[in-house]
Amino acid sequence: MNTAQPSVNRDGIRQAVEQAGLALRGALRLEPEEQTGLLAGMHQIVLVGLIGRTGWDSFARSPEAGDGRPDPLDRWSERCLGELARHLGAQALYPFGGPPYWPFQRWAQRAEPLAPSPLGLLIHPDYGLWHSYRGALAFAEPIDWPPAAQAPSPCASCADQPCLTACPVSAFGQAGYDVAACAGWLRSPAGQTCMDQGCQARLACPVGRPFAHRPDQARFGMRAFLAARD
Ligand code: B12
Ligand code: SF4
Ligand code: SF4
Repeated sequence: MNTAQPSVNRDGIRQAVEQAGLALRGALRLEPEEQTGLLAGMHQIVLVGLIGRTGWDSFARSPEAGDGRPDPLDRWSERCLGELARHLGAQALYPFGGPPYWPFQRWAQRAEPLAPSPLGLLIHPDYGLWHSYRGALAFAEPIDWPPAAQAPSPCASCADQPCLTACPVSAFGQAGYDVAACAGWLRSPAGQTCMDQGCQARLACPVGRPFAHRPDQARFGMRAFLAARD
């Protein structure tokens, strides 16, 4: 088991995460009943990820992004989070590599003012739907961290909910996200708009537009989504 070094504090963690070119996404204290398995003896989870271009640009410049091998974003994340964990005396955990999966969305809602959107993605009052996770750092020692800010979900005051009507195959409905309908559309010639610009449902959301993915980031995400379903 790793032990947090005495010098590790919130500012030190923020500095290390930002130096690695990633975004610090808040922290949460694990309840005693959550401290089992790989998390036995762990008290604090610090989340690390992407917000708009923050994190993405570092990945885009990385050797993994250009080496032509599979899963470049996940391999980059393992290298960066692995180095951060060694430096800070933490254990690195990843959102990929399952099932089973670590409950990143449940953790995220305890670390930042996030709420589920009708698309299933978590929405942030400032970044909208344009944020995600590349890993978590689990610390054995509790770290002094202010409680997550509180804010109402932007969806609560979104009368028109344009995200629910923008998908050309109505992939979002009462039954949740119809992954097969989405993937089928993306593989068809008509699906090239989504492939090139990104998910039209996500793009229809008015919140956090400055953080929206530009075409390079959108295309990468869509190709990775389809590749995982081949
Ligand atoms: C499996 C998975 C998928 C599957 C299935 C998703 C589905 N059927 O809804 C597929 C491959 C389809 C998928 C696609 C995408 N995913 Co995905 N996915 C995951 C993954 C790896 C595991 C989810 C899981 O099963 N967790 C296990 C449970 C126990 O964890 P949990 O946190 O407690 O689960 C909570 C949520 O999942 C939530 N929830 C689940 N389904 C739904 C549905 C609705 C309507 C609501 C309100 C809530 C909700 O409720 C759970 C309890 O709180 C997570 C990473 C992770 N480790 O969480 C990413 C993750 C959820 N995906 C993410 C993203 C960004 C996407 C994509 C947009 C990107 C892409 N290019 O692939 C697409 C599109 C999804 C969409 N439009 O909704 C992000 C979400 C970030 C955010 N802002 O919330 C995550 C967190 C990955 C990351 N690295 O950040 N995904
Ligand atoms: S369009 Fe409205 S309901 Fe849909 S995710 Fe954005 S704020 Fe929420
Ligand atoms: S990527 Fe396109 S087809 Fe898939 S859910 Fe989004 S809008 Fe619908």
